[in-house]
Amino acid sequence: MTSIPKILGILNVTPDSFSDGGRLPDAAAAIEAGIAMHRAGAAMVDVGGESTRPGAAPVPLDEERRRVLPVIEGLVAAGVPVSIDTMKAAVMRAALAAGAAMLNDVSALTADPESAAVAAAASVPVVLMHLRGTPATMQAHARYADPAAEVRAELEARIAAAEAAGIARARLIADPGIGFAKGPEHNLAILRRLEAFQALGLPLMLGASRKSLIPAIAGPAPPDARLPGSLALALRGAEAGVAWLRVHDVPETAQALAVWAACRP
Ligand code: HH2
Repeated sequence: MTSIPKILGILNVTPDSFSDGGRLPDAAAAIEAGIAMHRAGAAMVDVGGESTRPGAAPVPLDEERRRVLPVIEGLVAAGVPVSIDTMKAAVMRAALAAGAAMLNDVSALTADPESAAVAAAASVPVVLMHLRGTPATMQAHARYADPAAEVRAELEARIAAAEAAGIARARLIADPGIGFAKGPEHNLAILRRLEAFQALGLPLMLGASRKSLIPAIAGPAPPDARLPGSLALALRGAEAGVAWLRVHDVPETAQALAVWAACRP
């Protein structure tokens, strides 16, 4: 029987994230929000200090560190497992030193030439997400003949590169990168064939929460009105056997997963 996916709660300490940017005024509020997510069922909380939405401006290293480190320290002190969502090796290094228990890199260790070495020297799980180009340029690369097959092949190449850099396969998690270098039709093609990504032989992560795929399918809705679509996508991920769901709405997703799991044949 497929197991229940673990929840990775999204904690963006950014002024400009697409759905929750600017919501948390300071580190104390962010820590409180992360603790609440953990209590509500998030196995881990994903702290990010740089928005990756299409066209987002890069954040200088010092500023990104300044945003995420106090939050990671506070959550770790409170016993909350933390993942760091960054493309910068120096932020990974500082987050690991502060007690981060997972690395989540939307560039799959390609954005910073030192990231693979930092990940190799660590002992924590590493999420390799599919994207083409950079968040600033990625939508220009959204051209596919067979999105699911191409994304899977490109993830395979990133997995091989990570292993070649000395990161044990047992530490890797693969993520198709919904919304990254993909239009709505590409995202849908991937979601319809999500089971095929199991052939990668790694635990999978799905991050579809509140993404623009939802209004593209179901009609206009601002990010904070996309909970129903987000839950539908979470259950699609659960059905396909993903190991992790990266979500904004933790208690709601935990409830949906519990009910889904109890009703499975
Ligand atoms: N999506 C976002 C950021 N990080 N990491 C993984 N592994 N998978 C994802 O799908 C993913 C991710 C984008 O969402 P969000 O953090 O809500 O927004 P922003 O990047 O604007 O902060």
